[in-house]
Amino acid sequence: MSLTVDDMAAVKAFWGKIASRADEIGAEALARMLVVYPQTKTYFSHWSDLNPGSAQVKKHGKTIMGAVADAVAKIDDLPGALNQLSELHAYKLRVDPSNFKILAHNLIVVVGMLFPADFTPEVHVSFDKFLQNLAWCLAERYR
Ligand code: HNI
Repeated sequence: MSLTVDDMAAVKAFWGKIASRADEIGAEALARMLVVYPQTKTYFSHWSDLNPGSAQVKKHGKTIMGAVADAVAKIDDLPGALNQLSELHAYKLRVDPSNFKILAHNLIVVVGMLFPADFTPEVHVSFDKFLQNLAWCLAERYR
């Protein structure tokens, strides 16, 4: 489902409220993905510590959110914004794209937890659509 002009505005406005805590959001969402969906741990078996709060989880949470921030900035052209990352995940990292939806789900849970007042149902819809589109674009280079 494509993003409407109103969705894009809602995502940008919400991002404006949460961006200063992006690193924390990323670390918490990544940590939860690894705990709650342990099949995702296989991709990070080269790390020494996959536990919540580990330096590697924190660092990679920040890395992920850097890409999400870039996608928010380029929300008019998500396929273009995510083209390189899609290629990396498809050909080098070989991440099964079903996992993108799992991380998206964890990001939704965490922003709902950390920003209960701002995460209204209307914002929830638009942010969910944005993450689903992001996940779809990340999977684009698999075919
Ligand atoms: Ni993902 C590396 C962004 C989902 C497994 N990932 C990256 C990098 C970015 C990134 C940015 C660093 C790229 C570089 O080095 O140039 N990943 C994202 C985003 C999402 C996502 C925006 C979805 C919202 N990645 C996932 C998922 C998995 C995943 C769901 C597996 C379950 N990613 C990886 C792995 C690496 C990675 C593995 C390499 C990590 C490392 O440090 O070795």
